[in-house]
Amino acid sequence: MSSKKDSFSSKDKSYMKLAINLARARKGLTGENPSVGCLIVKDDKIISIGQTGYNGRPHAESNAINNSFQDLAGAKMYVTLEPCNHYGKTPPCTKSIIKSDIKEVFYSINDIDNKVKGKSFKILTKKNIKVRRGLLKNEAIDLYDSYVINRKYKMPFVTAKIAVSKNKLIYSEKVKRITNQTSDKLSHYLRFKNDGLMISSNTLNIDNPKLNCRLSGYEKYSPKRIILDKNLDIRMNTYIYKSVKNDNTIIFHNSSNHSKIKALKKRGINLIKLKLTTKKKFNFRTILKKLFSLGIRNLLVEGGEKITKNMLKNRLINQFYLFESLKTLPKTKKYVIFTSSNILIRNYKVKSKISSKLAKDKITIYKR
Ligand code: AOF
Ligand code: ZN
Repeated sequence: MSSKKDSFSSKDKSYMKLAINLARARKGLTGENPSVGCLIVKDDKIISIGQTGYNGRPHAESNAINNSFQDLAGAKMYVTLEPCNHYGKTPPCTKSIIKSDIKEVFYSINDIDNKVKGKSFKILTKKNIKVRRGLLKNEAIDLYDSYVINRKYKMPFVTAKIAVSKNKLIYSEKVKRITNQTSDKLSHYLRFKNDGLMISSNTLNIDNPKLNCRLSGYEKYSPKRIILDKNLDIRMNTYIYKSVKNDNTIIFHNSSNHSKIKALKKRGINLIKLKLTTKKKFNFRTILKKLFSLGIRNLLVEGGEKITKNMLKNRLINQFYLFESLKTLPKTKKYVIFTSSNILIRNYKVKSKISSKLAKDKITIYKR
C-alpha cells in the first residue's frame, strides 16, 4: 500500500520537476511576484508551458493557457504554486483554468499571499476539477525561499559571496585575482539573478569594480549598485561614479559634507543618510528594510571582511556562496584574512557543492 506521500506517479513527479525548472529559470526576474512554472499535459504529451512574465506579469498559468495551440479540454495542469484566485493587476488564474476545461490541477504548495492562500482548492474542486496538492513540495519550498522572506519580513533575500585563497585570504595587495574564469561566470550569473549588488566604498575605491553582469546578452539585467559609504569617500574617477544613470546607484552614508552631497546628487545618485549605531556602524537591518522599500527583492552582497562578518553575525544572510581557490596569495604588504568560516559552519547548512576538475575552484553553497 502506498502512503499518501508517495501517491504521485513518477510521471507526475517528472512533469512537476519540469515546471519547477521553468520557475527556477525565471527566479529573481519577476519583481515583487513569485516566479511560477506551469506545464499543461494532454494524452501524456506536454502541449504547453508557461512562466511568470518578467517583472511578474502575466502569470505562468495564463501564459501556458494562452500559449497553447491545442484545445485544453480534459488536460492536466502542473503548476509550482497555488494558482491565484483574486483580481490583482491581472484576473484570477482559477477563472482561466475553469474556462479552459482543464480537468485536473496539480500544485506544489499554497501561496502565502493572504488574498490567495488555500482558497483555490475549493474554487476549483467546486467546478469538478480534480486538485492535488503537495507534489514535490520540498523542492517548491526551496524554490520559494526568497518569496517567503520578501512577503513575511519585508526584506530582500540576501545572497553573499566571497572568494578565498588556499591560505584563507580574501585580499592581497599584490595579486588581485583569486578565482578562475569558470567561477567568474557563476558570479556574473548571480549578478543576473539579483536586483541589487552591495559593496563598501572601501572595496569600490581599491578595486574600482564594474559591478555589472557580463554574461553575453544579459547585460541589461545588471543589478542596481548599492554602496555603503559612511563618509562619502567614493572617488569621482571610479567606474561606478562615471557610469551612474537611470537611478542605478544608491549610496548609504552618514556624512555632512555638503559639497560632496550636492555633487553626488547632481550626478544622479540616490543618497540615503542613516544614523549609525553606538559602535559607529550602519544598522544592516535598517539598510535591508530601506532597500526593500525601494523595490529590491534579491540582494547580492560582494562584501569584504567587515560587511560579511557583520551580516553573518546578525543572521541577515540567507544564502552564502563560498568560492575556495587552490591559489596561495602572498602575505606581503596589505592582506585580509577570511575569519567568518566558523560562523558559517555553525549557523548554516551546506546546500550543495560545485566542483569540477577543469575549474579547480571549490564552490560551496550554504543556506540558513
Ligand atoms: C499565479 N501565477 O505566475 C504568479 C502568482 O497583481 P497580480 O494579479 O499580478 O497578482 C499578484 C499575486 O499573484 C502575487 O501576490 C502572488 O500571490 C500571485 N502570484 N500567481 O497564479 C503566477 N506569479
Ligand atoms: Zn494568477
